[in-house]
Amino acid sequence: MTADLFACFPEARASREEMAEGAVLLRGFVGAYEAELVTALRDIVAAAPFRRMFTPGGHQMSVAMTNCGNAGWVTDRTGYRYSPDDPETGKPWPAMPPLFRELADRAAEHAGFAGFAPDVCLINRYEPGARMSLHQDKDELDFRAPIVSVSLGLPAIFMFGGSKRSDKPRRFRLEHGDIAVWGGPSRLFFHGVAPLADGDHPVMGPQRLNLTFRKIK
Ligand code: MD3
Ligand code: FE
Repeated sequence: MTADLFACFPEARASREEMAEGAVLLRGFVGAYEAELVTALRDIVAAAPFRRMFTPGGHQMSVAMTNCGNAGWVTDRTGYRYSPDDPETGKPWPAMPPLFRELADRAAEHAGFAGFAPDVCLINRYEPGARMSLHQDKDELDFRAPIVSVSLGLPAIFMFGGSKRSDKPRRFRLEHGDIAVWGGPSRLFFHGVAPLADGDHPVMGPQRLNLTFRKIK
């Protein structure tokens, strides 16, 4: 009975922790979505494989990325942007599975952002040692929409700063199945991920995946 309840209402299981105004951590919110989420991810990665892109400064990122949805985040020597096509194939990114949309919408609503309609899902892959330096996400047009992030696989230390690069980051451990919603004032806060520690996750293997759902238009 309780298993059925959690399958239908991940809200019933998840805890809710406010990290900053508008930033809400829902530990375990993925719940019963896990199996279908992982299956759908396999199909996306088969059509649009992970790749380590180059920054405009000429550095190759340690995090490998792919996307699904109406557009995808890309970077190369010319800059950062959202592109409707995968530059590797020239074809549109794989469509966002309805299940992804549903999970992101439910998490956003639970965090107080009803009516979230993401059009992009950026998928990051961290292998041990991979990291993401402190940055802001500001390539989107409408900062009233939150970003929803889903963590899968090995745990990571998330660095959560403030509105200024010099604000001292606080650390949060993000684990398999956790969802975080970043909206309101925290939407433009600096953030990053510390180098991933070695490990082997029972479901995901020796890696961490992070899905970020974004409304870019
Ligand atoms: C806080 N990804 O893809 S997700 C990114 O774990 C990114 O892969 C990290 O930062 C990752 O841009 C962090 C959590 C996250 C995403 C967007 C945010 C936190 C955020 C935007 C504003 C504030
Ligand atoms: Fe970011």
